[in-house]
Amino acid sequence: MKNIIVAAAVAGLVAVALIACDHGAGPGGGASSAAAAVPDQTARVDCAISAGPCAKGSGDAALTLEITPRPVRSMTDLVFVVGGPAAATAGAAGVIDLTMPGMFMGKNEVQLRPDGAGHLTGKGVMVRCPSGHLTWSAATTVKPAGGAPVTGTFTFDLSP
Ligand SMILES: [Cu+2]
Repeated sequence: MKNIIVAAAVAGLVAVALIACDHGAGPGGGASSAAAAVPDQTARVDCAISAGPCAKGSGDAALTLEITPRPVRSMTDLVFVVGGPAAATAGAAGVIDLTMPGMFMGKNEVQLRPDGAGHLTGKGVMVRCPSGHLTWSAATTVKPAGGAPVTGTFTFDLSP
């Protein structure tokens, strides 16, 4: 009996996820409050993540993001490596907030820790979108031990 209840609950969650993943509204089609909650709703792909590392910003605000293994696919255990001056500072930490532009796929954060070689690294998975869309944004925040956070958003298509 317990198992039946759990299965029903899981089926309900999946149904909700499928509805949440519907791209029907399209970019800009949502209410203004939704746009505020998803600031990169109209983000364009600016990073060929399956080809190699991507870079953002300059000087002290420079960030690089590399995801392996390549090509980068959904439903795969991935390693995220973030570099740049802020990431290389002693005691730095960071987080990557993974989203699909214009839709809610559930909270998906990758916590970043120093790898001892001047980068921050963490592990994560991007789920397969039932709509077939492959575009994700990685809003990356690096927090140096003694300075202001450095942020950058990388938008890329997963490989099919
Ligand atoms: Cu999706």
